[in-house]
Amino acid sequence: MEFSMKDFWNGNRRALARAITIVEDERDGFEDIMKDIYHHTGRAQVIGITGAPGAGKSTLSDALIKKYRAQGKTVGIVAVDPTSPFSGGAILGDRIRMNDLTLDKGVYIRSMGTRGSLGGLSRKTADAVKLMDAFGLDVIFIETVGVGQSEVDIVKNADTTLVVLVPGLGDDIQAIKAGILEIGDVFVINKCDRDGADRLNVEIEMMLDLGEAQNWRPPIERTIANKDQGVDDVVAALGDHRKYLEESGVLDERRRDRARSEMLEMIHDRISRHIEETISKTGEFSDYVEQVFERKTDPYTVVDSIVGKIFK
Ligand SMILES: Nc1nc2c(ncn2[C@@H]2O[C@H](COP(=O)(O)OP(=O)(O)O)[C@@H](O)[C@H]2O)c(=O)[nH]1
Ligand SMILES: [Mg+2]
Repeated sequence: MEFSMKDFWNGNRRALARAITIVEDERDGFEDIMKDIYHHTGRAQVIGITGAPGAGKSTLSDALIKKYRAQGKTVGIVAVDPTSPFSGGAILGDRIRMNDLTLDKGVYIRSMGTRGSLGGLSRKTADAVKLMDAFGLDVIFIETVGVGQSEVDIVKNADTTLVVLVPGLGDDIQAIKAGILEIGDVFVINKCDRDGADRLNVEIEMMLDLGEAQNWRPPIERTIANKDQGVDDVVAALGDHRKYLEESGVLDERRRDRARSEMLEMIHDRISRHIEETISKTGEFSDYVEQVFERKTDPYTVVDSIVGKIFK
């Protein structure tokens, strides 16, 4: 698989695909790619979409994408399925099935599965977003299959999080469980062609009232995504939130926090790998294990000695 940064900077979509794969698989040179592109990130509007399976996330994001395309913006989607070890999987099948967008050169769709650890998936998603951002895509969606904790961690890579709920499904309870009410910047009640939207609306309002008062009160929009109803209002709400983030300084705050936790995580990873390679695989370590096992010494003394050597 050949890859050149030149193709990437020239806007070659295949080069973007390859860059994401190299980074996703942590192949040789992946860090060099990230180093090259980092300075060119931070431009895109990054929107996370979460909600129960079947809530209409894919339908809604497609409808939203069409609106952004009509404004002349280019769009990226990272569709993340933490339940699947395959990039691709059901979520991509979904997209190919329903998508006229796959033919649009202004839309780039990528799906990601676990293929490794869950913790890693959130960072790989963040890296894929950065690659799309540096590539020049204007709006980037992070779409998850469900509402579990790993999904919540994944959408935290977005600047604005959209939570999609459906009337009459007891979604309210699910949302509270997974803590998605706290991360929602914009709420969408989709499938408003069904009964129960008013009730759900009241429930969300009540939940929001219980939370701490914030400068941003998450708006609740109503849509029928497959009929393109209410979608313009969602675009407007997303725009309002973006403006709020910029003007209040919250965007910088969030990005600074994210840079901090990203760096700490990378440092943790590096040190863990070092420990793997230089300590736990050595014969010396096995000897220590044996000595502790036979109670000739104790783990506290051994750890003091090993850690003391690392930080000498
Ligand atoms: N009645 C109704 N069906 C919808 C609406 N939005 C999406 N759907 C349908 O709900 C199903 C699940 O939608 P999908 O976008 O795949 O949900 P996801 O799992 O959250 O991505 C599909 O059959 C959609 O056509 C809506 O507003 N009303
Ligand atoms: Mg979907």
